[in-house]
Amino acid sequence: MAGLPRVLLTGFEPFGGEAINPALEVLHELSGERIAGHRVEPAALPVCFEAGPRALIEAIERVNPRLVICVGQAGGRTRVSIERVAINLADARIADNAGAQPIDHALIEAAPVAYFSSLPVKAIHASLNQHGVPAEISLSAGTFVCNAVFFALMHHLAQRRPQVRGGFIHIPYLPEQACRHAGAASMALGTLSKGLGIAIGTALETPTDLRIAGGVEC
Ligand code: PCA
Repeated sequence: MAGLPRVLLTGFEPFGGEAINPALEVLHELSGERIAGHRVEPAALPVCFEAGPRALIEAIERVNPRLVICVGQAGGRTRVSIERVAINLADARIADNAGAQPIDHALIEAAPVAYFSSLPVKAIHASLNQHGVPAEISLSAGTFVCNAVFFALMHHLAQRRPQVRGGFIHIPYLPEQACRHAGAASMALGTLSKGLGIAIGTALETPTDLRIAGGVEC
């Protein structure tokens, strides 16, 4: 399988008092898997505004992937959330794992205000729900480290590797985490791993996103 083209799949270390991060657990499940003729290469990222994006860029340069999907925990969300927009803003409610807590900073000076995901978000959404994995399209990846990594990903690809597609998917707590958070939703590891596998396969096999009505009214 050494010669197969690669997909880079990233997850994060635990943060915010959690002992595990579902994204890292999914990474372990899918590491080395072959999906649609591609091999899944994992990279674990620190939950740090500085080191997280840096580790992502290093992984991209090392792996030379055709597709990059970054995954993070969104505790409290009820569904697999396919993120659509990365914004150029750091505004941390809690300190990151290095103790940094930027407030109202641009992530990258002189970069655009926002980037869209280049994943086929509508196709992934449809495919997940068809296969029994509850999913939604999200218009905000927040303003913490996940958004910072997502923004760094899209800026790097736009500047250096415009032919590579990339995006971000947030996932709910695992059941063992939700036990400690009354009222919080959770999703089993098997369902999350199946969902991420479907997302990777759909992204690889859908060159142009589906034109399905979606969005939200306010
Ligand atoms: N979730 C956090 C950072 C790391 C993670 O898994 C976030 O949503 O920003």
